Amino acid sequence: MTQINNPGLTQTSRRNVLRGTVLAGAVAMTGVSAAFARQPRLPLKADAVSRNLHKVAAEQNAGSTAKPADLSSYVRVKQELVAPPFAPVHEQVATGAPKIIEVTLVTEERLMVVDEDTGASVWALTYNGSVPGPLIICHEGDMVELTLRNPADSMMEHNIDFHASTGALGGGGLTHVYPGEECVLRWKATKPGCFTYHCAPGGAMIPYHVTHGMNGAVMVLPRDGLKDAQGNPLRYDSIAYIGEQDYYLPIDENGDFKSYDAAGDDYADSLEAMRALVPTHQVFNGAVGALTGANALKAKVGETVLMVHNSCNVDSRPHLIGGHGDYVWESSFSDTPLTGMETWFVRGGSAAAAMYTFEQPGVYAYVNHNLIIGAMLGATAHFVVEGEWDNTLMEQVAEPRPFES
Ligand SMILES: [Cu+2]
Repeated sequence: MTQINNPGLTQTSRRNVLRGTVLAGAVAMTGVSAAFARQPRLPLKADAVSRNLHKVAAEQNAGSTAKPADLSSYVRVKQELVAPPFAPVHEQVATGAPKIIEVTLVTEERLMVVDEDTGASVWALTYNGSVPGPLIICHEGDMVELTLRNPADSMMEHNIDFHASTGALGGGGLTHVYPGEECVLRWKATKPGCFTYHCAPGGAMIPYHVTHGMNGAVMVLPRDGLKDAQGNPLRYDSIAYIGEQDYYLPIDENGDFKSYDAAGDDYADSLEAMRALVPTHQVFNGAVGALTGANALKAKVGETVLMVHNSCNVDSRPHLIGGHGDYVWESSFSDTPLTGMETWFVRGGSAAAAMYTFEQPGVYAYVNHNLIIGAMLGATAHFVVEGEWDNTLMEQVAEPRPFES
């Protein structure tokens, strides 16, 4: 690999295109950011430790003498992934023996508008072009076989860490793909539940990629489907797949959001912005308003919706204004679901599921009930529900009117 001897004459090779090593080194040595330079050196040491971790994981696997897994009993099926907020075609109760579920993710780097009102934009790093990346659904015991493809015109290296998987940093150590490369990773879904996945190239590149949109969720259903505390089956009519995304967009001296010519150009500025841990935006599905207005989620009275909420980096407390979480799985689908929840918790670095049957028509807001985040940073979605109003549940007894004191 090409070594960087002179940061003013940065050499690149195909194998170090925008690697964390190159950029972190360049930032530190050139003093691109005075604020960043004032920070202690610890993060760069952590950067090196993290990079070594990934190298070791890949070498361990390469040096393994273990026999290949016997997959002769598995049937192969392709899962066509779809853009959020939708879910791929799937069975709620598995038929037949465990399968190999083939999926393909393409790493797309694309300029996305985050907020039309302010013109805030980001060179998003995505799986299949969307923030969050597509929802993958399988059953416990299935194998997920991922082809991860990085187009030749990409600027950056990418990989993937599946929290649902076991070993090799969630597959992160075995899936580093540079522009023009692809790899195939197969892992067994042993734990039922919702799990996040995300890009994790190493060091500061991990939060950089994650806060540029490179994360999504896998839902591993029990083979016999979801159940309540008594073991009765719970079924949904539809899935609403919501990804909470924190952005730390650089701002110029006039207070305007900066724009950049290409993916990665904001790296030094982003590191500086991220260090404060204060997001400029915290949105659902990539942008302010991605799930409101004309983009609102749709449902009908009597429809049971499973809300799958992925939050890769920040804690979230979803609340459905005007409704509830009838059944909520913050942890494993093997655990008894929480019931009748007003607000539930999605730990940063995880995904969770909440099931609700709509009982009234109208507009419901699904928000992060840190309401500063929900109302001011963007984490709001709307459900527009059709059906007949039920006065036994709520009735406006008197319209607002003046009263005599
Ligand atoms: Cu990436």
